[in-house]
Amino acid sequence: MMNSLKYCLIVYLLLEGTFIFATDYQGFSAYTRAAILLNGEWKYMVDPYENGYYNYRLEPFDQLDQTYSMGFYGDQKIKNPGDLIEYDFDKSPSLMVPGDWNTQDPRLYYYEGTVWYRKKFIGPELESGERIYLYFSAVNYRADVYLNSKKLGTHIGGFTPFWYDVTDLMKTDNNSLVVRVDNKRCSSCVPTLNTDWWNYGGITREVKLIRLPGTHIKDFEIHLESAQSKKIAGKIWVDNAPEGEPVTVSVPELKISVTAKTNSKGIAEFEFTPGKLELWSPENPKRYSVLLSTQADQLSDTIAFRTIRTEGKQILLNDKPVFLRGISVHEEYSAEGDGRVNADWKAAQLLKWAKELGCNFVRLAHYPHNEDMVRIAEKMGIMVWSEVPVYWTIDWTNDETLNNAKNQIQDNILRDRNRGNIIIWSIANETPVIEDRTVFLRKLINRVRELDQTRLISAALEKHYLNDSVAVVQDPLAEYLDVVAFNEYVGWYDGLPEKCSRISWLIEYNKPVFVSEFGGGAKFGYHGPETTRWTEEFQANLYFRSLNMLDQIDGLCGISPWILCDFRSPRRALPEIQDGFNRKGVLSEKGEKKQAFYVLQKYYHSKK
Ligand code: GCB
Repeated sequence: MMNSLKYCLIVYLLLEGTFIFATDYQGFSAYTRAAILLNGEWKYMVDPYENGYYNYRLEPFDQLDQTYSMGFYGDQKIKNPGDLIEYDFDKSPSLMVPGDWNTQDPRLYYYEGTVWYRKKFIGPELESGERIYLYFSAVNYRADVYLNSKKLGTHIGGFTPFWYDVTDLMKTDNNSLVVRVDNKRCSSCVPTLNTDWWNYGGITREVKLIRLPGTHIKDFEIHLESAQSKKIAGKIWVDNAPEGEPVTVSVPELKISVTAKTNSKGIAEFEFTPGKLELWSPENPKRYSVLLSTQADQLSDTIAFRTIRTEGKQILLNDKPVFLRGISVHEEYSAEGDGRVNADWKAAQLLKWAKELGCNFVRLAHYPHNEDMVRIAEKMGIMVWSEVPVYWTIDWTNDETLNNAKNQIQDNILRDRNRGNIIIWSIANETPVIEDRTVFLRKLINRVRELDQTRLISAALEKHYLNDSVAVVQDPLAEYLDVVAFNEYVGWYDGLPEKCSRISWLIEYNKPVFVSEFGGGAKFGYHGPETTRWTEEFQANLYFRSLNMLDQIDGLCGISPWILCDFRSPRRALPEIQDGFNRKGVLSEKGEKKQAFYVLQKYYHSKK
């Protein structure tokens, strides 16, 4: 099945004329590597006029050697009393990394612009031939990175990792690592100007140094080809390997050990078929330790084997129909005034609440979440919808925007392609049904199919009305998706909850249907009649009626209501109710359960 699917895919994409069949894209499997963490206190300077980046003609200092001492990346100190240096990292305050700046310094709560970060560190003594990488797990939104005053590069996109080989620039004594972080929104950015979440700025995820032997395993990909044959296949990317370098893949628990050889590009392909294999599922989140080794290097990871595909209107996990009992989640934990998730226990807490609801699935909205989130979900038996911030009104005709979106989705896939619990890559949320949008998104779909043929593709579409009582999903994009997902707010943005009982649904695709959002706001602890908006009773009634309505949809294979917890949004100003929070959580931002939580929990119990 998987093979015929691949064949159809290749033919289809060749016909589309946009396709090169190549899964040779290489990332960096960094998560399980031993690392020197550069977390903790970093000095910072707020620079709203970008005085440390541009001169008075708005030319970047890092492109003008003669004014070098003025760019903040120079991390200069006054040496003589007459020196003109208008900044001083040493005398500046500190921010914690990983972390957003908004919740660490009250002056920066609403700040959108440039902040300069600096970390001093002692570089390790390298043995001959060793390489050392500087790895950023995520910086929102743009990062310009300098080590010892030399520019390493610029990275755009707030939720994906990037790295530099710093072997030749790093010193064994004091190093100065300076990062200019800029989170200004812009119309051609991804996401664009308009979103419904907080634009947390900063070095929001870990920074680390990873030291590796000269010839090292840089990345690998492993997947189960078919639930029936149990054939497992994959690739290993070895940097600086001569052709013919042996690489061994072993899975001790399965008594598997196979050796493959690198080709001229340093890629070793392997396959094996274990006699027995326990497949990963929410009921049995079995994972295996997989070890990769070359003469000089070893890398291990924990891998979940499963298959996911569709047949008609069903989603099949390991060839069996599955109903996705989901919830949408933002990467935010604001219980004690904090914001963007910056520790594994916060990720785990969000997922525990989802589990308590009875979920076997989370929609990680609206951007790639941190790696802990995905890995903890895998361990807990939670399937994942993984998304990129192609949201609402992207600049559909701008090539730079398209490349930016492609890069973000590619980096997300390369980071997470070995996570068996991810079953859906989502390419967009609530985009307009116009030709330019469809052209743009089809290019993203093609990129995803090039990178990964073992998962489903979807996007959160919108509903429309055929007449007063018939709601439809009609979007040309649906033809190219594996799962037809849509957001609907009947009873909240669209009439009152009683409207749910007057609507029927017509979704004429022979594909699984998924409701990626529905819901409404309530302030925890605010009680009153179910006709009063913002009360817990109103929200609970809306959930009750929505679930009854959605259950009637032919081909419904799951839902992910909006949303697990209340989350910060500058769009949500209503005093005493919202106070800067989107209140559609079934839990408050502090983890207090609203009545709707129990309505959803009961529904999920009935679906088990
Ligand atoms: C939506 C968006 C989501 C918003 C939500 C809302 O349709 O996809 O990002 O937060 O509605 O609360 O309005």
